[in-house]
Amino acid sequence: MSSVMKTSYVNGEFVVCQGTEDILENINPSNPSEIVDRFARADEALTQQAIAAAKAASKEWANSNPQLRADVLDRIGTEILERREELAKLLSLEEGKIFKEALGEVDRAGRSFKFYAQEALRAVGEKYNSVRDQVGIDVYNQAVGVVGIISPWNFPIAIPAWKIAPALCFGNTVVFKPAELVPSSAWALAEIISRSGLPAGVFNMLIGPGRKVGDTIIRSPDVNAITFTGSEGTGRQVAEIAASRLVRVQLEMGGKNPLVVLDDADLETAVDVALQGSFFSTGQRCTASSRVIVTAGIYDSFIKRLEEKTRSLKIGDAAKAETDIGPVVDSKQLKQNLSYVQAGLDEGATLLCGGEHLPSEEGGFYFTPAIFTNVTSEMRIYREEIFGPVLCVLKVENYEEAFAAAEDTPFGLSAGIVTTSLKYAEDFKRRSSAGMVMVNLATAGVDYHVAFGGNKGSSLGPREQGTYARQFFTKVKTTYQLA
Ligand code: UN1
Repeated sequence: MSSVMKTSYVNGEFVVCQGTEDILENINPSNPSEIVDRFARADEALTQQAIAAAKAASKEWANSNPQLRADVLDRIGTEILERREELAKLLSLEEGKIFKEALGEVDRAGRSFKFYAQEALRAVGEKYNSVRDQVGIDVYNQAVGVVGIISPWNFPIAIPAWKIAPALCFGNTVVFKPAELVPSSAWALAEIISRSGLPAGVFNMLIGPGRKVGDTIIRSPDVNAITFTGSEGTGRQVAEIAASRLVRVQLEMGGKNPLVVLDDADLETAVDVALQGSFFSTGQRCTASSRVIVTAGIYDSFIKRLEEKTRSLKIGDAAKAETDIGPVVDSKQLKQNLSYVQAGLDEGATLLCGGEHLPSEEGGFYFTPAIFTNVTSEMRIYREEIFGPVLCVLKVENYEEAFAAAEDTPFGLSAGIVTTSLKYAEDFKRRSSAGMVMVNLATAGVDYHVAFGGNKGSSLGPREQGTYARQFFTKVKTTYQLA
């Protein structure tokens, strides 16, 4: 553990910490007695200072040379990739993601910065002829201003990266609040950003609670756009406040993503895709598959093989090389998983395996991946997002029934199908109401350079990532000029 008390980053400086009483301890979920880092929490006043700094820096940054923006973003991406092992270790330690997955996440963060380094040079605009003689029209993008970024705990570096990089790329200034459960990766990222050549005030990071820091950001009249990833409940509050202030908002929230397995599927592919999507990253992804909908002909062999493979997964310390599934993020999430398992049993579903707290000497928050069968579509475990490795299996007769079941959810983030039939694959891609559709691939684990997002109760506002990020992080200007 580092003995240094870490602090927020405001107006180009890590804030000097003067005997603050409000201290945040970041613990290791594999070994909760281990403190990864200590932080001095920010309050409302410091948040106001950060917003004021971002506002003051905003005009100059919006008009900055795109080569400067490209160089800064590239430097950040390069350092993240150079320090990938060290950053992955830290991520694994604070979140409980196994090292291999943490490495993948760090790479994704570094590459997002490199992607937007290039994107900064692609200022796009359109020229039109007016319907009036001798008038020319230009349509182009401009920075929005100060962007408030609120990120969740399940991707401690990749989600901050894919929000911060496009915000800066398109000339916005940033006030960033990471989740309190995972401040260490965010702090490491801020430290890298602090040395990248940005003018003071362009990037600010506040470590502190949602009710103080997050709330101040969302309600500030000087914050021009808010991008949020997190729970549906908080997302709704963010949206309501943003609507009342008439500022743009981008929300990525929950999912209850279906994976359809048809009779003609390759069995090993189906089992691997289900396992990967449902249980890896401890099921703590909004893209996780938590409902597997299986047609009758393959049902028995699929369940048998899935159970075998699930039972063989190694649950344990995220830092150990042999571990497949690390701990859940904290004791609260562990309780939530266990209470959903109880709810499933109470409602009459059959628990095939797992669903238990796995005791360990260090007291890690270990939970064995659970498979429920005999599930009906009214059960809470089938309808609500659990955010843990809990899988419901629904048996259906044919593709049409499977499709209808897949669609029967208030969410619409990701959906998958395992089939060797081109006809069903094409039909599923076309008709699914999810924002992302996977064929013979897990519902979770997406690329960094293409649009990311969902429909219905999962998302609101323009897509994240890739060139699509421009829609949220810029506003459109139309100019008319007489020749
Ligand atoms: C992925 O599946 O690769 O919070 C990304 C989440 C999503 C990111 C998932 N916003 O789980």
